[in-house]
Amino acid sequence: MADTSPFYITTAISYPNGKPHIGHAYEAIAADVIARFQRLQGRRVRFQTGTDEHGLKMARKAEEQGRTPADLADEMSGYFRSMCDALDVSYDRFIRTSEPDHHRASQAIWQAMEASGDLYLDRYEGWYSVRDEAYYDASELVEGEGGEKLSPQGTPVEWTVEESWFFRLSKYQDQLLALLKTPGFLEPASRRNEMIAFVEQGLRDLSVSRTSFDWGVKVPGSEGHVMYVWVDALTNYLTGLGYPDDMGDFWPASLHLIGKDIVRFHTIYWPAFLMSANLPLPKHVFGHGFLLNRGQKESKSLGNVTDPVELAERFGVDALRYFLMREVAFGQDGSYSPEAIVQRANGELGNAFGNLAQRTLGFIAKNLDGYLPAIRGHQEADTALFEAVDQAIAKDIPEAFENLALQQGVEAWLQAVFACNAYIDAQAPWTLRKADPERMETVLATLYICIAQLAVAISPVIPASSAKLLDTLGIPGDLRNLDGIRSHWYSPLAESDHRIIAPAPLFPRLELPDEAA
Ligand code: ME8
Repeated sequence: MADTSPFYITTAISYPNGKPHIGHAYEAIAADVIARFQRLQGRRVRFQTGTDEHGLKMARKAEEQGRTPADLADEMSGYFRSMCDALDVSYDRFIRTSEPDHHRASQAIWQAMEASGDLYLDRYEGWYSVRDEAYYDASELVEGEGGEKLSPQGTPVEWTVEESWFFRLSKYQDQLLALLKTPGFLEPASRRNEMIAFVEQGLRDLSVSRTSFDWGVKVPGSEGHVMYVWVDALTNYLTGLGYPDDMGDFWPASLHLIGKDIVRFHTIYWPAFLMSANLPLPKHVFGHGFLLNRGQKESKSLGNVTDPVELAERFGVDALRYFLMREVAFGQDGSYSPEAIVQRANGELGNAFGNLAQRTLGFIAKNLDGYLPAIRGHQEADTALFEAVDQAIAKDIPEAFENLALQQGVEAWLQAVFACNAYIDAQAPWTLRKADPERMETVLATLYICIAQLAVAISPVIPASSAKLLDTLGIPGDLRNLDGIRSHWYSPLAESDHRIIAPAPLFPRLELPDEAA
């Protein structure tokens, strides 16, 4: 029986203080691959992404540009949303934290924390990094090259003195420690050890409101205070499900997918807020690695900032998606370059998979007038190929994707594609046309079935190309899932009036960009 249980996946919500960069695209695509894979498995999926619009960072950027924060957020949030659309990211909701339902949800969780006796007024005196929107203890700071104080992330910090609401984070120390030690809650394991060490050294209460600016969610019943931006930002995961009204069965979230720099917020602050508000905790938090441009961090001063939408326009959405999942072990840092994208796309999508489909379908169109070949008895080589492909689509690929070993999943798919290529070379259907037309038909039918199965299995990664190929193959919508494409659909389809017409290349050959040539 297919597992139809709910699966709620979220990305971090991005600061729209500028346009999206490749790191944002990477996270959105990875989340989309996971969401699409779960749908393919038959799960009921809800997928949320969006923009995190409050806080000092947004307020200061707007001030620099002589505009209101709302105006800056409106413009930039639009770029994030259109990036998701351009990259085929299949979100159910794109949330903006400036939306009224989000203010309502944030005030509700605040009141729930207050009702638990976890909020009190005091004076905050300490270090704050606007870039990280984070408070740091003096002991965490590092020294910059000029002797200045920097956050552990290397960003500037400023001394802040303010009247502020505090959250009793210290009260949750033991529960948080137990949570962090729960297998499967936080992955990869390297991030877990870091968080455990942070909690073990003792948690201080957290300043959760600001009075020096007003760009945020108003603290209920406390004139002049807006919520610390992370309090409202994290609450977005509830807003999207209708909190404080009935959230249906998608909460607790199945997976918060975030980058490694914001693990502390998601595995310490967020669970503590939820414990205080008496809400269930997310099941799984995964902190992915950072994507670097030829090994370097992108920055405006280095002039190496890449617009992910331009990258997709240049190389193709699916080539970019495939590259990002294939190139980097999920969880670790990785690097990209135009050359590397072109090489993977041409070699693996174009030569290995695209050509396999092109050769097989072209041959059917030309020599069988497009009629699907009949299966006329199997030989050992055919059975061996079916077994190899089935092992990939029924076991290796789903297991890897389920465990978020996305790169391994793609590798398992590619191995099965290679097996098909070895089969077509060994069976050489073009030599059978005159010598043994019946055997030729069986070979082509075998390939046809394997190609359809592999197209379905890789559809989370390259959705548009897979759909195009499955259209050419004539695979009906209800078979475009892992169970469907493993069932006995071929004979009825072969007996239908579906015809293969001369297929267009799925992955046109990419050229290396001039500047790199
Ligand atoms: O952190 N490679 O927003 P953000 C991969 N608003 N991922 C990267 C990256 C890179 N080079 N750079 C950033 C925020 N990211 C908060 C989140 S959630 C309630 C609030 C990831 O725009 C980063 O780790 O700075 C984060 O997961 C996401 O992009 C948004 O980063």
